[in-house]
Amino acid sequence: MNIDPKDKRDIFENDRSHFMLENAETFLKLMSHYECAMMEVETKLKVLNSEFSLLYERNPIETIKSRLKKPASILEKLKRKGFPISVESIEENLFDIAGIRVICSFPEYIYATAELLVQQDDIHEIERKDYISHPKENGYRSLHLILEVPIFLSTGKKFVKVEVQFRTIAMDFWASLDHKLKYKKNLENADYIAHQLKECADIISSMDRKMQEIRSMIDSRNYPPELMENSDFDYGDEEYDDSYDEVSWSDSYDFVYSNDDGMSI
Ligand code: 0O2
Repeated sequence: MNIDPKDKRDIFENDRSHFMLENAETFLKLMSHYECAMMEVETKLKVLNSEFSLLYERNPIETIKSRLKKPASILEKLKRKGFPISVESIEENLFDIAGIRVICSFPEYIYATAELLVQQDDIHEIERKDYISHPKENGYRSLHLILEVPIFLSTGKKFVKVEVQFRTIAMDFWASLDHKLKYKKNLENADYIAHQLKECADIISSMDRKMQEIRSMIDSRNYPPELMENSDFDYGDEEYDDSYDEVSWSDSYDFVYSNDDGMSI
């Protein structure tokens, strides 16, 4: 059966207002639990980042963004996936109501930070989707974790699910553009654009690898022989001034705090 888009919108709007009126209190309570869980995970990430900063003079995390899924998106997802429309169903079936996006400089920092987070004994790892080692067909890359974290309420301890997406700066750049383009309806040459985007994703991925190699090279001072022979620069230890590294790392430390649609830019 074909439903006119306008009718579809009306049905959805009616459902939404009905659902909101009937469930406002429990819905808002649940949302506040997700917000608390998101704060818990953000704090854990900030602690890891600042500990790294002290120990190794660098921050594995460039930026943290967080967002709560909007009521309209929650209802749309419940409907799309065929789940019941109820507050209980949100909790049982949707794992990305609280979302945190962690942007790292290099792919290896993604895995290091993710492992340090999931190793913490109050965190349960529920699900892991590694779209970095197994990118989506369109080229999308990120590491997605569904975690369960405890929040402590006046009524006791409750475990709440939070989705954490880890990406490099380059992967995030690609995903933001891809996301924007998806909202442009009736694109001409959609196949061609998809192909171009896939090519960009591959270029970005090899750039990430290259940048990581450069970082390892700088860290270990282990330069390839051809570089040593041909270079005009002297990479000898005495000449190397590492104070610049320190400044640039601490300068790049920058958190972006929650806003309503921080993840949907
Ligand atoms: P938002 O506002 O970013 O959260 P789903 O698509 O949610 O039905 P699943 O299996 O739950 O299916 O999702 P998956 O594949 O683990 O990842 C969903 C989220 O990852 C998306 O959330 C995006 O944030 C991101 N994502 C996944 N694939 C792509 C992609 O191809 N391009 C971009 N730009 N982002 C992607 P939402 O809910 O779409 O939106």
